[in-house]
Amino acid sequence: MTQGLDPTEKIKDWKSIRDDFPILNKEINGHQLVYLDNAASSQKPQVVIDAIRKHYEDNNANVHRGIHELSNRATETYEASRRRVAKYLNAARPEEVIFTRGTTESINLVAHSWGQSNICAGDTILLTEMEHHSNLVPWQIMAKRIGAKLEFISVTGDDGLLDLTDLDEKLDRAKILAFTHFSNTLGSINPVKELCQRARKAEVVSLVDAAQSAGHTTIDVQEIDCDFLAFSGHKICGPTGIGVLYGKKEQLEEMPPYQGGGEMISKVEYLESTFNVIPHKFEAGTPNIAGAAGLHTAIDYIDRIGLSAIFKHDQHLANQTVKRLQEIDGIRIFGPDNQRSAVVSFVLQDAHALDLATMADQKGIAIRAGHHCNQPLLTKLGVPSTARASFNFYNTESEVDRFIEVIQQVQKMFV
Ligand code: 7TS
Repeated sequence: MTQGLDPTEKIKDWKSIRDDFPILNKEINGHQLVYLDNAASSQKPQVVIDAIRKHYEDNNANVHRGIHELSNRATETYEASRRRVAKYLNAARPEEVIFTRGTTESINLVAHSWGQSNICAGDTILLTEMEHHSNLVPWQIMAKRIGAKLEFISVTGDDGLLDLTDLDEKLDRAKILAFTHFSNTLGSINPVKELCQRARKAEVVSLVDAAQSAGHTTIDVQEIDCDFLAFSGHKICGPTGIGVLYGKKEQLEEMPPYQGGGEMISKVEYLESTFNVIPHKFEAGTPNIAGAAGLHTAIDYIDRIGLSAIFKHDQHLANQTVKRLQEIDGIRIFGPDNQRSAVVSFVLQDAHALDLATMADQKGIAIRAGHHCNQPLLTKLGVPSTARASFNFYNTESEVDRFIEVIQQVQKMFV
């Protein structure tokens, strides 16, 4: 067990890590669970579950308003989590960390608030063809309301790379570049620092969707020099319902509030109000305090394992999976040959992706089949859906073996 470890001590024994996750020892459909749907959501270690319970058992009250002890404790829990996230991302200051419900809400916040005050009719919003619907639909809604245009950096094809040949011309026309760091469907790892730096040079604001990267590689927002970055707690071993928007202080201070209500004001009169300072200006209403406690513990936990070790482990399992799948006749694998993240998407000739996922489920193996909220991308690639295995640090080589066995069985049935 990892509880009680020195925070600087790194975990080396991958197998013992599994004991930290109660769900991984469960049986599903009569088989030991093999959880390969980590791109959708990660599992939770006992320490995170305990942190949430402890908050409700010992410290529960509302934040920023009481003078009583429990309210002070709740406020300290919440603000300590903010400081921890700031450290995790290497943000210059905790006020640059806004708590949201997740990546989706973080991007909506920027599209509405920053968009409303910075995008005019005729302006261009630059995205890539591999964006999750969460980093596409908010911009579509905003563009339609304002009369702005969307433009896209192309994906080269099945290899899932971005075609950057005409990036500078596209940046010349753009107000904001919003792109995913790691693709949730292709497993591509986009050159985040290069993209943000080229955007900055062109005086274009950058937003990084780090939903798939935040728990899988080190993120340093000062080094990347992005204006905004979003991620979800539940994908990094934290609870659902809490996520983060990082924003540069200069941007956040200029932006109007996203939602109105308690906490986000400094003075209210019947006809108008003045607003609180950042980050509170963007956190209307009672926040997810227990979620913040869980996220804090999740980040401590992940940092103890070490993000560079996690990244290597992910790549090892993903590469091993690709290699084994390539030996199966009729397989088409999406994503780059080199530098793949923890995601492997594929189709098997004649077998529907849903059949693959259903057969896998009958053996206790959780994978995802569908469009993965990447409908336009899959349309471009000419497939309605893919099967997707996505890994985390608690997955093992023998789980890859069990997964491959199922695909081999399906292949015999269909091809
Ligand atoms: N951006 C990316 C790149 C994602 O992969 C996801 C969720 C989101 C945004 C939205 O995150 P949320 O926490 O706000 O929902 N991706 C997936 C997936 O691949 N399968 O299920 C959810």
